[in-house]
Amino acid sequence: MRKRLLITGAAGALGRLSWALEGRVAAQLRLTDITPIKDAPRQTETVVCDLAYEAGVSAMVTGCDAILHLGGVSTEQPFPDILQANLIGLHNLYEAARIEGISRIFLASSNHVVGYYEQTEHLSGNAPHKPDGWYGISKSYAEAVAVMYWHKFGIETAIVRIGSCFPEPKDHRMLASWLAPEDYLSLVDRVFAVPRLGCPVIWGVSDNDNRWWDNSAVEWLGWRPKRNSAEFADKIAATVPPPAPDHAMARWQGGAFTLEPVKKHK
Ligand code: NAI
Ligand code: 15L
Repeated sequence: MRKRLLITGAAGALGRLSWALEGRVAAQLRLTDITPIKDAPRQTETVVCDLAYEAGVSAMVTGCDAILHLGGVSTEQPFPDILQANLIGLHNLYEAARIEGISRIFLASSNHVVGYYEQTEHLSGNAPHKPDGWYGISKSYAEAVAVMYWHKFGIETAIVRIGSCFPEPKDHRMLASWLAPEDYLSLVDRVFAVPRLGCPVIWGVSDNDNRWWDNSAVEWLGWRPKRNSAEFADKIAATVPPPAPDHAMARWQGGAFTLEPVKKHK
């Protein structure tokens, strides 16, 4: 078990799910977010910090031995916001990790690095990136940073391209991209349990019948997702009208993100 796991983005949806990892992945958690966390368990450390603030990031990494990096802009937003949180923030985090001697990081990447593949295509982790916006590009950058820190400094990162992690799939596309919350948690368990990790690309997707992404290259990780979106197929068919076959939601793996304009601050 790790001594102290830093969880960035700990006030967000996956961050809150991850509070359950105290005593499971690490003896102690340190939860951090730009949004104050007021309802954490009493014994859990919390730090309010903007990832773009270098000195603050350095301080919050001190004393940790592993990082679950979930923090940052998680949807398509104006570039200046993405620049601060996802590019400068990522730089600050990896530099702090290197200086602190952190050995292993779980990086929450996204399916939006491959958003412009057709839903008829099946991808391994080696497929060239086809990001569907500035958010997807920021995740491509994050993956490149992780690869560089592995080769140059030996920091191991699980590059996890999360599909759609929600309690249940919300539409037809998510029947392919869904990652069940408990499968997400069991993936975090495996990433921090295996003796050697390296820097693999892992598709964060449940055992869905019609998934697009192939994890056979990382079978050695021993992660076996248990849920299958098929259990929701009838409910989606009955409640969500199917998109027209030529609509982005039916065509591109990135779905609605491919329709997002380049957003500007007003
Ligand atoms: P979320 O948006 O609920 O949580 C992100 C957290 O990061 C928020 O609490 C926010 O306050 C914090 N944050 C934003 N800017 C920050 C900054 N400058 N400094 C410090 N903290 C900052 O997102 P969610 O759904 O929990 O996702 C977690 C991670 O997983 C994100 O990196 C997201 O891109 C990635 N991901 C999530 C997917 C999903 O289906 N939930 C799918 C693919 C990727
Ligand atoms: C993501 O990267 C987002 O963070 C999440 O909110 C979902 O929209 C997800 O992708 C998705 O593609 O469904």
